[in-house]
Amino acid sequence: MGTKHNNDGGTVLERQEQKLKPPAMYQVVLLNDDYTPMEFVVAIIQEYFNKDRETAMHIMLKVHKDGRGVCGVYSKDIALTKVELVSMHARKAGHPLQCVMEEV
Ligand code: TYC
Repeated sequence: MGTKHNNDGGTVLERQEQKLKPPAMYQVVLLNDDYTPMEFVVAIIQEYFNKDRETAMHIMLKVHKDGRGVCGVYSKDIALTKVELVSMHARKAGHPLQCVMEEV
């Protein structure tokens, strides 16, 4: 709503056009590498992307075959947090697993 003065000195509320775009969404993507164990990747997908074991296995095998795979789509802050947590977990465990986000 915007405000506008009317002809007897009052103020009226005026409906404005809907100009707000829906917030940008980001896909969180895992990248393949030759060293991270498959079982570790499956556990990561289950833990951080709330997938069941079967879905996690499916995503992991897709990454292994195609080089990349989408684990989920989130708002910017949630996607960024997932990327940070997954990257930290992988580094701590000594694996080179790469996790990135891309606007969709
Ligand atoms: N390519 C890895 C291997 O053969 C498995 C792997 C899958 C690694 C997915 C990373 O995001 C990844 N052990």
